[in-house]
Amino acid sequence: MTDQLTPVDRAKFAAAHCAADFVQDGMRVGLGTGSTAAWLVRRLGQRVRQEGLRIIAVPTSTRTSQLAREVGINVVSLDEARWLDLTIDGADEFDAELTLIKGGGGALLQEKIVATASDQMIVITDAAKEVATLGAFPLPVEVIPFGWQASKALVEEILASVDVMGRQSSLRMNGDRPYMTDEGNYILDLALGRIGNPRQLAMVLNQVPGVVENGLFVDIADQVVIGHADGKCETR
Ligand code: ABF
Repeated sequence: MTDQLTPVDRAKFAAAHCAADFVQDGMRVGLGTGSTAAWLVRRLGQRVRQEGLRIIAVPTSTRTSQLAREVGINVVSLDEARWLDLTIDGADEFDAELTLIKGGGGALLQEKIVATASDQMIVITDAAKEVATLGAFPLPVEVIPFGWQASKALVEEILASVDVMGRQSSLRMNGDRPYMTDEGNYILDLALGRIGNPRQLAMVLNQVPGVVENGLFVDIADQVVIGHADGKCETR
Protein backbone atom coordinates (compact mmCIF):
# COMPACT_ATOMS: atom_id res chain seq x y z
CA MET A 1 0.00 0.00 0.00
CA THR A 2 2.67 2.52 0.93
CA ASP A 3 5.39 1.64 -1.58
CA GLN A 4 3.93 4.09 -4.13
CA LEU A 5 4.04 6.91 -1.55
CA THR A 6 6.82 9.48 -1.17
CA PRO A 7 8.91 9.19 2.04
CA VAL A 8 7.02 12.15 3.59
CA ASP A 9 3.66 10.59 2.77
CA ARG A 10 4.84 7.27 4.22
CA ALA A 11 5.76 9.13 7.39
CA LYS A 12 2.32 10.79 7.53
CA PHE A 13 0.66 7.42 6.89
CA ALA A 14 2.64 5.88 9.76
CA ALA A 15 1.77 8.69 12.18
CA ALA A 16 -1.92 8.42 11.30
CA HIS A 17 -2.01 4.64 11.73
CA CYS A 18 -0.19 4.78 15.06
CA ALA A 19 -2.52 7.51 16.35
CA ALA A 20 -5.61 5.63 15.15
CA ASP A 21 -4.79 2.97 17.77
CA PHE A 22 -5.59 5.52 20.49
CA VAL A 23 -9.23 5.56 19.33
CA GLN A 24 -11.34 3.21 21.42
CA ASP A 25 -14.85 1.86 20.94
CA GLY A 26 -17.54 4.33 21.99
CA MET A 27 -15.29 7.40 21.76
CA ARG A 28 -16.35 10.81 20.50
CA VAL A 29 -13.50 11.85 18.19
CA GLY A 30 -12.52 15.13 16.52
CA LEU A 31 -11.14 14.57 13.03
CA GLY A 32 -8.51 17.01 11.77
CA THR A 33 -7.92 18.44 8.31
CA GLY A 34 -4.99 18.03 5.92
CA SER A 35 -3.26 15.12 4.24
CA THR A 36 -2.04 13.48 7.45
CA ALA A 37 -5.49 13.71 9.01
CA ALA A 38 -6.93 12.22 5.82
CA TRP A 39 -4.84 9.08 6.39
CA LEU A 40 -6.28 8.94 9.92
CA VAL A 41 -9.84 9.20 8.61
CA ARG A 42 -9.24 6.41 6.11
CA ARG A 43 -7.69 4.20 8.81
CA LEU A 44 -10.62 4.79 11.18
CA GLY A 45 -13.00 3.99 8.35
CA GLN A 46 -11.14 0.72 7.86
CA ARG A 47 -11.48 -0.07 11.59
CA VAL A 48 -15.20 0.75 11.47
CA ARG A 49 -15.69 -1.65 8.56
CA GLN A 50 -13.30 -4.42 9.66
CA GLU A 51 -13.57 -4.32 13.45
CA GLY A 52 -17.02 -2.80 13.91
CA LEU A 53 -15.43 0.16 15.72
CA ARG A 54 -18.25 2.37 17.02
CA ILE A 55 -17.35 6.07 17.25
CA ILE A 56 -19.07 9.34 16.64
CA ALA A 57 -16.87 11.85 14.86
CA VAL A 58 -16.82 15.61 14.53
CA PRO A 59 -14.96 16.87 11.43
CA THR A 60 -12.99 20.13 11.29
CA SER A 61 -13.80 20.99 7.68
CA THR A 62 -16.20 20.22 4.86
CA ARG A 63 -13.58 18.10 3.13
CA THR A 64 -12.90 16.02 6.22
CA SER A 65 -16.65 15.58 6.73
CA GLN A 66 -17.02 14.37 3.14
CA LEU A 67 -14.13 11.88 3.43
CA ALA A 68 -15.37 10.58 6.79
CA ARG A 69 -18.85 9.88 5.40
CA GLU A 70 -17.33 8.21 2.33
CA VAL A 71 -15.42 5.72 4.52
CA GLY A 72 -18.44 4.97 6.70
CA ILE A 73 -17.71 6.98 9.84
CA ASN A 74 -20.69 8.30 11.82
CA VAL A 75 -20.31 12.09 11.47
CA VAL A 76 -22.14 14.46 13.82
CA SER A 77 -21.90 18.17 14.57
CA LEU A 78 -19.97 19.46 17.56
CA ASP A 79 -23.29 20.65 19.04
CA GLU A 80 -24.64 17.08 18.85
CA ALA A 81 -21.47 15.61 20.38
CA ARG A 82 -21.24 18.47 22.91
CA TRP A 83 -17.76 17.36 24.09
CA LEU A 84 -15.08 15.06 22.67
CA ASP A 85 -12.81 12.45 24.19
CA LEU A 86 -10.03 12.91 21.67
CA THR A 87 -9.11 15.04 18.67
CA ILE A 88 -6.41 13.94 16.25
CA ASP A 89 -5.11 16.53 13.77
CA GLY A 90 -2.09 17.55 11.76
CA ALA A 91 0.09 20.63 12.06
CA ASP A 92 2.36 22.80 9.98
CA GLU A 93 5.00 23.27 12.69
CA PHE A 94 5.46 22.14 16.30
CA ASP A 95 8.07 23.03 18.91
CA ALA A 96 9.37 21.39 22.10
CA GLU A 97 6.45 22.75 24.15
CA LEU A 98 4.00 21.29 21.61
CA THR A 99 2.96 24.78 20.57
CA LEU A 100 1.74 24.47 17.00
CA ILE A 101 1.29 26.49 13.88
CA LYS A 102 -1.81 25.20 12.12
CA GLY A 103 -4.07 26.49 9.39
CA GLY A 104 -2.05 25.84 6.26
CA GLY A 105 -5.13 23.94 5.16
CA GLY A 106 -7.37 26.92 5.93
CA ALA A 107 -9.36 25.10 8.63
CA LEU A 108 -7.78 26.61 11.73
CA LEU A 109 -11.00 28.02 13.21
CA GLN A 110 -12.95 24.74 13.37
CA GLU A 111 -9.73 22.89 14.20
CA LYS A 112 -9.07 25.08 17.24
CA ILE A 113 -12.71 24.95 18.43
CA VAL A 114 -12.84 21.15 18.10
CA ALA A 115 -9.40 20.60 19.65
CA THR A 116 -10.29 22.85 22.58
CA ALA A 117 -13.60 21.02 23.11
CA SER A 118 -11.72 17.73 23.60
CA ASP A 119 -10.29 16.03 26.68
CA GLN A 120 -7.15 15.28 24.70
CA MET A 121 -5.51 16.44 21.45
CA ILE A 122 -2.98 14.33 19.60
CA VAL A 123 -0.95 15.86 16.76
CA ILE A 124 0.03 13.59 13.88
CA THR A 125 2.94 14.68 11.77
CA ASP A 126 6.17 13.88 9.95
CA ALA A 127 9.49 14.78 11.53
CA ALA A 128 10.08 17.74 9.21
CA LYS A 129 7.40 19.72 11.06
CA GLU A 130 9.47 19.86 14.26
CA VAL A 131 11.23 23.22 14.77
CA ALA A 132 13.29 24.81 17.54
CA THR A 133 11.41 28.10 17.08
CA LEU A 134 8.08 28.57 15.33
CA GLY A 135 7.67 30.96 12.45
CA ALA A 136 9.32 29.69 9.29
CA PHE A 137 5.87 28.55 8.19
CA PRO A 138 3.64 31.57 7.47
CA LEU A 139 1.21 32.05 10.37
CA PRO A 140 -2.41 31.95 9.17
CA VAL A 141 -4.81 34.51 10.68
CA GLU A 142 -8.52 34.29 9.89
CA VAL A 143 -10.30 37.62 9.35
CA ILE A 144 -13.87 38.49 8.40
CA PRO A 145 -14.18 39.93 4.87
CA PHE A 146 -15.64 43.21 6.13
CA GLY A 147 -12.76 45.70 6.39
CA TRP A 148 -10.13 43.01 5.87
CA GLN A 149 -7.64 45.55 4.52
CA ALA A 150 -7.97 47.59 7.72
CA SER A 151 -7.55 44.39 9.73
CA LYS A 152 -4.44 43.57 7.69
CA ALA A 153 -2.97 47.04 8.36
CA LEU A 154 -3.78 46.76 12.08
CA VAL A 155 -2.20 43.30 12.26
CA GLU A 156 0.99 44.59 10.64
CA GLU A 157 1.04 47.57 12.99
CA ILE A 158 0.61 45.40 16.07
CA LEU A 159 3.49 43.16 14.99
CA ALA A 160 5.83 46.05 15.83
CA SER A 161 5.01 45.49 19.50
CA VAL A 162 5.80 41.75 19.70
CA ASP A 163 8.89 39.57 19.41
CA VAL A 164 8.87 38.48 15.75
CA MET A 165 11.31 38.83 12.88
CA GLY A 166 8.99 39.69 9.97
CA ARG A 167 5.97 41.96 9.72
CA GLN A 168 4.57 41.36 6.24
CA SER A 169 1.14 39.77 5.80
CA SER A 170 -0.45 38.66 2.56
CA LEU A 171 -4.02 37.77 1.69
CA ARG A 172 -4.22 34.05 0.86
CA MET A 173 -5.55 33.68 -2.67
CA ASN A 174 -7.44 30.93 -4.45
CA GLY A 175 -6.64 31.70 -8.08
CA ASP A 176 -7.60 35.34 -8.63
CA ARG A 177 -9.97 35.46 -5.64
CA PRO A 178 -9.27 35.52 -1.90
CA TYR A 179 -9.23 32.04 -0.32
CA MET A 180 -12.48 31.62 1.58
CA THR A 181 -12.78 29.39 4.66
CA ASP A 182 -15.78 27.14 5.41
CA GLU A 183 -17.14 30.09 7.40
CA GLY A 184 -16.75 32.49 4.45
CA ASN A 185 -13.83 34.32 6.07
CA TYR A 186 -10.45 35.25 4.59
CA ILE A 187 -6.98 34.11 5.65
CA LEU A 188 -3.98 36.41 6.07
CA ASP A 189 -0.62 34.62 5.98
CA LEU A 190 2.00 36.32 8.17
CA ALA A 191 5.61 35.84 7.06
CA LEU A 192 7.23 36.19 10.48
CA GLY A 193 10.35 34.06 10.13
CA ARG A 194 10.70 33.59 13.88
CA ILE A 195 8.12 33.89 16.67
CA GLY A 196 9.89 34.61 19.95
CA ASN A 197 6.80 34.54 22.16
CA PRO A 198 3.92 32.54 20.62
CA ARG A 199 1.66 32.93 23.66
CA GLN A 200 1.94 36.73 23.58
CA LEU A 201 1.46 36.87 19.80
CA ALA A 202 -1.61 34.61 19.92
CA MET A 203 -3.27 36.87 22.50
CA VAL A 204 -2.36 40.14 20.78
CA LEU A 205 -3.57 39.00 17.34
CA ASN A 206 -7.03 38.10 18.61
CA GLN A 207 -7.48 41.62 20.01
CA VAL A 208 -7.41 43.13 16.51
CA PRO A 209 -10.98 44.03 15.36
CA GLY A 210 -11.87 41.75 12.44
CA VAL A 211 -9.53 38.95 13.44
CA VAL A 212 -11.53 35.79 14.16
CA GLU A 213 -8.71 33.42 15.14
CA ASN A 214 -5.04 32.66 14.51
CA GLY A 215 -3.09 29.49 13.76
CA LEU A 216 -1.05 29.43 16.98
CA PHE A 217 -2.20 26.51 19.16
CA VAL A 218 -0.80 27.22 22.62
CA ASP A 219 -1.35 24.72 25.49
CA ILE A 220 -3.80 22.70 23.38
CA ALA A 221 -1.84 19.70 22.11
CA ASP A 222 -1.18 16.92 24.64
CA GLN A 223 0.88 14.52 22.57
CA VAL A 224 2.58 14.34 19.21
CA VAL A 225 2.90 11.17 17.13
CA ILE A 226 5.79 11.57 14.71
CA GLY A 227 5.76 9.17 11.77
CA HIS A 228 8.83 8.01 9.83
CA ALA A 229 9.20 6.79 6.25
CA ASP A 230 10.13 3.29 7.48
CA GLY A 231 6.66 2.95 9.00
CA LYS A 232 7.77 3.45 12.58
CA CYS A 233 6.43 6.21 14.81
CA GLU A 234 7.38 7.85 18.09
CA THR A 235 5.03 9.42 20.59
CA ARG A 236 6.00 12.31 22.87
C1 ABF B 1 -4.23 20.75 9.28
O1 ABF B 1 -3.15 19.97 8.96
C2 ABF B 1 -3.81 22.17 9.13
O2 ABF B 1 -4.04 22.97 10.23
C3 ABF B 1 -2.39 22.04 8.83
O3 ABF B 1 -2.07 23.09 8.03
C4 ABF B 1 -2.36 20.75 8.15
C5 ABF B 1 -1.08 20.06 7.93
O4 ABF B 1 -1.22 19.54 6.70
P1 ABF B 1 -0.63 18.15 6.26
O5 ABF B 1 -1.10 17.13 7.24
O6 ABF B 1 -1.21 17.98 4.90
O7 ABF B 1 0.87 18.31 6.27
O8 ABF B 1 -4.60 20.48 10.55
